[in-house]
Amino acid sequence: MGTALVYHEDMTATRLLWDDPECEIERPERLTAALDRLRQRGLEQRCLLLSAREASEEELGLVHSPEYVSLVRETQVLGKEELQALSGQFDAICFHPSTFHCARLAAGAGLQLVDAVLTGAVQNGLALVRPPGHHSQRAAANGFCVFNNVAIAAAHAKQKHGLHRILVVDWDVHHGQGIQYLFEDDPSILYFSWHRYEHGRFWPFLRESDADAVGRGQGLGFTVNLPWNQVGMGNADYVAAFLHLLLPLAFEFDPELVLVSAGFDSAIGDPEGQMQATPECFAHLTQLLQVLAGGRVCAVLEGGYHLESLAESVCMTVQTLLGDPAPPLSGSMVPCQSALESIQSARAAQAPHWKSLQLQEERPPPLLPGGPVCKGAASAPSSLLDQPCLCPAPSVRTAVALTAPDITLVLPPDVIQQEGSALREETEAWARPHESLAREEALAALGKLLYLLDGMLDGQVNSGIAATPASAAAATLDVAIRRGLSHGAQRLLCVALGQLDRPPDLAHDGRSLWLNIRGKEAAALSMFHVSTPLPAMTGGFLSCILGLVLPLAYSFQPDLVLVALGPGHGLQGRHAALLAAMLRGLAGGRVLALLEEDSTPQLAGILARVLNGEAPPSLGASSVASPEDVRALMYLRGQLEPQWKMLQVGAFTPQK
Ligand code: Q9C
Ligand code: ZN
Repeated sequence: MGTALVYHEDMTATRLLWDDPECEIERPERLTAALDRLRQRGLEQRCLLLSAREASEEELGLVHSPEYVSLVRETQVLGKEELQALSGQFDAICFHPSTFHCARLAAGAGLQLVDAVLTGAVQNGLALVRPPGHHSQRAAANGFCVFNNVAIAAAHAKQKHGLHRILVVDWDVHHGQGIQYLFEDDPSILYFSWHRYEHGRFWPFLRESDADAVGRGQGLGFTVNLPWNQVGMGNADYVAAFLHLLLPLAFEFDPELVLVSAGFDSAIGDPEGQMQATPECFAHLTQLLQVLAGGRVCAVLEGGYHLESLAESVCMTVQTLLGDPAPPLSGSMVPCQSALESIQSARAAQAPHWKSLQLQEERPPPLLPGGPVCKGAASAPSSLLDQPCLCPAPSVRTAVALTAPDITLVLPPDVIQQEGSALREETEAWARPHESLAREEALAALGKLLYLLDGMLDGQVNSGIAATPASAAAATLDVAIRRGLSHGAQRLLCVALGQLDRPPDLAHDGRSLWLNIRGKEAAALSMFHVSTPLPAMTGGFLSCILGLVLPLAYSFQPDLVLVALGPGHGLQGRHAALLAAMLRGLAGGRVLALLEEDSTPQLAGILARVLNGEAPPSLGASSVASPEDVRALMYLRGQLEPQWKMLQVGAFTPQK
């Protein structure tokens, strides 16, 4: 379906005409640096390029007052002194004669992107714009922002496309108070922002940036603020915020469109943010958002002032929008105490308004000592930024290795139907210990699976699907695990659904993490051997994925993921697709799905497309997790939290 890149060179025109240390970071080179890097990486060439148009005054009027639009229009003819005087009436604003034109292009770019996505011309996209938008208000410019590009896009999506639910994710490091003010009583727009806050001591110094600002009137619960009270937040903190706060609410909200206020001043090296998240983190954030709204994600540039970090982070975002798997996250995946406190206080503030948080908030998990204290801000170590990508992209993104390829299986042209099989003797040698693999069909299926797995371990294929007769599922999975571990995988995550037992003589050496979703009881036999009941759909399934599977997986940091749908797995296609789409964030997307041979071609097809980077179908309004499901989750969390730190949803905030 494709990815749009919306841009216009004219947006490099606006620049600082006088000395102002506050405004000088918002420079034209921000756009050229990002675009040059996209070109260098061959990413621009893969996008549908759209030349930004100017937003009309009527469109600006969707969120701004006519008087304010006139005021900005009139700056076109002002001289330098007058521009400087007018700029002084606003906070962190420096007008230029080209500001009106640029700001109309920036707003227009957002509109074009939304139109392209909502008419189905593309699946998603990024608008590279200046000036940014999220601080701008109905009648005020603020924080380098003149017109509120994302707010205008959201209002337009409602008005012109008739949307009812839009999620706005503001991952810029500053609070987009402009967006908050414009929609604080509007339940059709769920606004999420994390931001450097430092208990109110960071710009824009607003009380209403804190977690207890949750919207008003009809919009109660539709403003979600996550204030960071320390600098130095990193990959683990950002991913934890998504898994434990944003995504539960987002799934419950069930948006029709996701708009991203994509500021990259929240990335490592940025002088404003002083955070530590690496560029790859934005690939993960993007991928996590792509499971919503049928993958309709429109990102619009906001801040980002470290040119190297900005360019790299933009590439990560675009690459992920294009469907490439996210590179593995570097660094320890342990959220810091301050981040956990912030997440917990935001969850507590939102709990009255969201069912997905209520049951879980009844018994807040105990504070576990040992989370690291965030270090101060680090300057960007060049080692983190210089490496383009550790592993060369595999030539095949997804391969399907089915024994009896179904002619009704419709696959995208770039998904390969694998012909090859492992050598006969080799396959037999691997099969020998297992009686269930003696049959010819099982052997043939195993040969195909081994061939596929080798392709993945050699780096030729990124992900794949294989099938096996139901009677041989457990044995085939056992061979796949051993083969993976002996042929290059350092840490292997196995997510097994249905009647599949952990291979009894699999070593307990910490190199494999076995997670079985089935049966009646939740049990952690060791930190590497976890069972949880198959939750009731859909709410229970979501909280199992967000609250257990992904936190375990992100903590473990596997380099190979096996997901097996065994006998009695009970998953509907869209649930299996969601699980596969989210597991794709691990191991650089090196995910092998193992199905039963008599699975429907629909199931094989949807999994192949999702592993290949397509968005999973949206789940629709989700039911709430049952009390039993929540109990199982809380129990396992209590057992496993000390070892797998991404499971922590928060820490007790000391009572004041
Ligand atoms: N050192 C955007 O990122 N100056 N705007 C703050 C604190 C204003 C940021 C000074 C920063 C505005 C879109
Ligand atoms: Zn910012």
